[in-house]
Amino acid sequence: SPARIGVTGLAVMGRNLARNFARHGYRVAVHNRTQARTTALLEEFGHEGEFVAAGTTEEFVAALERPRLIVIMVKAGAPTDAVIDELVPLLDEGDVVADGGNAHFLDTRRREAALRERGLHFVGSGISGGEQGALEGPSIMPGGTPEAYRVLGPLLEDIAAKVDGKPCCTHVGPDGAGHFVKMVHNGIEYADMQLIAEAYDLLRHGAGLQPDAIAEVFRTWNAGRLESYLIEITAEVLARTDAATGKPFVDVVLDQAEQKGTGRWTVQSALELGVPVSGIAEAVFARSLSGSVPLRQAGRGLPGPTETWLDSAAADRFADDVEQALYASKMVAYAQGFNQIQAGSAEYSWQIDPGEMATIWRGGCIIRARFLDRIRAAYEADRERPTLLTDAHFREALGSAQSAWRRVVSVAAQLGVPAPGFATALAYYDGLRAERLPAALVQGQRDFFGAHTYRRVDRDGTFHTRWEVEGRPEEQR
Ligand code: NBP
Repeated sequence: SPARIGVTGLAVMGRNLARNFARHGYRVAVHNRTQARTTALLEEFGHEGEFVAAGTTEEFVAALERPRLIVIMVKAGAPTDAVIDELVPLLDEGDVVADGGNAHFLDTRRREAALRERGLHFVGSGISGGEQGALEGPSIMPGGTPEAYRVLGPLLEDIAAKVDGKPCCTHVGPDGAGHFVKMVHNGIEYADMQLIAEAYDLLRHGAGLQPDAIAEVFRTWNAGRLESYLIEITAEVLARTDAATGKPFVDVVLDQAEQKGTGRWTVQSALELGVPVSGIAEAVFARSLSGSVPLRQAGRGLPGPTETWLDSAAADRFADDVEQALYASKMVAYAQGFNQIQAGSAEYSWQIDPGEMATIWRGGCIIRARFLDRIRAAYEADRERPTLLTDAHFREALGSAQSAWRRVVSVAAQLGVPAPGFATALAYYDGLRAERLPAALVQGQRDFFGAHTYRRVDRDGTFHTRWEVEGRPEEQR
């Protein structure tokens, strides 16, 4: 009998996704460019459910029930186009092709438009949760048409993670909306990881705690409002001892963070949209700095502060301060990311419901956290809110965290421990709060050197000052 769904691309992600479908009782056609992967999947996991192994794209397509549901899980970029080009001539009107890779949302828009012309549905789906998520229940962010979601959505909801009985999968919006949201999700993930890393660095190089003690601090935090997958795994990483040397694992790892590019995409898109996502940007830049070997070699001897440790009384209190600073900075980073989702949604007419995004991120994905319930509630109360930070819960939490947050940023500056994530979050917060910003002076500078004009606080219109003549009234432009 025909297969209900097909997965092509059987590396770690595709293989586990196919197994997930099979474990949920779907008959799954499986295909991979190099057949060895298909054979290996059946040999190792064939007993988990009903698989139909296809050696060629033709066999794969022929194995599927109609309308055909196909999930592509290959390397993002040219490989995805290559697979689409092979599939499309073999498909029929109404068939649904989903791309579960980390595609750029603009590529997804292009592919969706091309397939729509041929009467096919293209569903760009962000999938988060890594290898384990793909197998046990990821968070899924599908875009595309509502008609496509009606056919494919129930299967995706079936295999997605569940929180309080609700699947971590929803129709995000048209064309590239799903991949856009997945991109911002990854950007937020970068910011969150950087903030956690800064918290560790401050506890280690400010308060003088050792990695195993810091692991304990993180475990305590994970029992509270910071409860999240990232805090949990951070404790595990810090508690790990390297088998070969007996040293803390974190001390034997080269301190150069790598990146695959979704953080960079998020910042590039934010620059285009004019949304300040400084938390994500600092996280991307921090990884870049860590990997800039000649630059860091050159910089190593630069003068630093003479005071380099907290005294022991201050060190004892410091962990609580850092917890507050972490929670506050995290709120800012998420608020910025959600603003980017709202801006992207407005720019591309996607009608994304931000509260729903917080809901489907509660399980399966890397940024899953207790805290997302707060974000969901904030958007349920007001979907169009300009920033999450003015929601009653956030406002109160920021109010009680702020003096600790300011102390932590000051300590970081005094001791010379880099904390770009904490610092930029605080600067953004103070920027939002400000009655007047020095942008007025920037406008004056721009008008002085370039006659770029300015607006006034007391009158409508656009003005230019004749700077060379003192006391002359400005000209209206
Ligand atoms: P990879 O990103 O490593 O891609 C390997 C797969 O792509 C193999 O099946 C390979 O076939 C296939 N492929 C390539 Br490469 N070029 C091809 C071509 N021209 N035609 C057909 N197939 C081709 O696999 P992955 O790590 O499983 O990730 C799959 C997707 O999921 C990626 O877009 C990734 O960004 C995304 N993703 C990954 C994770 C994760 O945790 N790894 C999480 C979330 C999303 P072959 O076997 O014949 O070489």
